[in-house]
Amino acid sequence: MQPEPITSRNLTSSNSLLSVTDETQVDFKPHSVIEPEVVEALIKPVQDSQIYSTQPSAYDSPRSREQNQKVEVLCHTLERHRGDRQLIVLQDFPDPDALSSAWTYKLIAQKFDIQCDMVYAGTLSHQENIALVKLTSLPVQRWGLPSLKNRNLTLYQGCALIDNQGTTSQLMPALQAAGIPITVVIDHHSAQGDMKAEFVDIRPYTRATATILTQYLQAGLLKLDNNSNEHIKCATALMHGLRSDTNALRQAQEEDFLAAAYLSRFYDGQLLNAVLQSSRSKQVMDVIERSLKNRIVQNNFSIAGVGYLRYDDRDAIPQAADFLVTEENVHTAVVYGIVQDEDDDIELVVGSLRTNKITLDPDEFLKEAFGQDTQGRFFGGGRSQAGGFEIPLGFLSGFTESAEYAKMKWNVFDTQVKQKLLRLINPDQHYHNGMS
Ligand SMILES: [Mn+2]
Repeated sequence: MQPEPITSRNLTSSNSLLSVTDETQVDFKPHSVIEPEVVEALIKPVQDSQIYSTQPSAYDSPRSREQNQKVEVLCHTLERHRGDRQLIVLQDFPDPDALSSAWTYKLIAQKFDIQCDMVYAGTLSHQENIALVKLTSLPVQRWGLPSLKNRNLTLYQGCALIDNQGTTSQLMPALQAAGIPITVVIDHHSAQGDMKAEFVDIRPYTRATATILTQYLQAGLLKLDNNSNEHIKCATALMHGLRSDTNALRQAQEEDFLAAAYLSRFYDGQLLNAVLQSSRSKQVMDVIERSLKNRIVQNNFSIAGVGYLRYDDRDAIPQAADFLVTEENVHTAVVYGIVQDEDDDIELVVGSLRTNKITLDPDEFLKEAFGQDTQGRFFGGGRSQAGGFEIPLGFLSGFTESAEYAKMKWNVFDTQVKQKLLRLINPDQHYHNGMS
């Protein structure tokens, strides 16, 4: 007969969350003999002062008292909502970090008998995101705005915002109007202002929401099981999310590496490879071609306007910027185009910035270049090495049959965007209509 595995639960009467955490750590090698002092060290709470100064054991993550408290509070919050049904709201253009983190939350919530539906209002447009959803059977649904009136929102007692704070989802006003409270917010963007939520875990200094969710797993909120296909796929998705928000780990910090190390026990490397090798659509290739043809390079900046694109191809813009920034003697690329949403008859100038220049702050650069609208909202913003902007065409918005008119309209916006950018790139020169 196998001896009962040594866990901190057997060893201590305390049933604090920390002991749950330690159980996972010890269980990892259930057959090994564990020295009493190791057990002692595992069950001892981590002191704040030790956290970043000492070397944690190989698979241990630096847990601050604050992080432990978050786990405990989340646990209580979910406990209070046992039996509820929740909506997990993703940003309109969900990325791998959002998709994988939301899925993990869904699985954690399930342990508390909370059934979740993961929804987004926009489009999955990056081929890697489409591949991720298809290959892992990731349970996400598109809830376009027009479909909302046919949905029964009274089914939901709360919602969870994962990798966002509600400001990047078109669904929020409708959910708020329906009186659905925000139960949980887990995010790593800077706080976006006042928001009423029952549980909030916002960590602007953490590189990926997937890292936060992995820490919840490590803390014992859900024990991953290597025999569960769903768990393996979710761990693979988290690994992808973590990699994609840390520039393939190049910008990862200690906690991201520790999270990745933990996930490495469960994820499927071949599946991740398949997701990463998904091919680009013809539309994306066409946009990249246009960006190459139209680019102008000045002072190590590469700038390209790519004309009109369909809403579904919007993600081609950051991909073109990713490509242009690889050119010799270019440190920063900006690609933009007019994105047409034919359903809603809306047009926007959408742009992306990518930079390798450490001293260039994309957030500052884009805010300075494009300024803000009449309500004081900036047209653009960013994080390290990447940024984006969206400028509504307003009165000039709307699809037109006349090719000549469309061309004229593009020329006006193209010139205006270039002028704003070149003013910052070549501050000594004066640009009249961006042409000189
Ligand atoms: Mn993220």
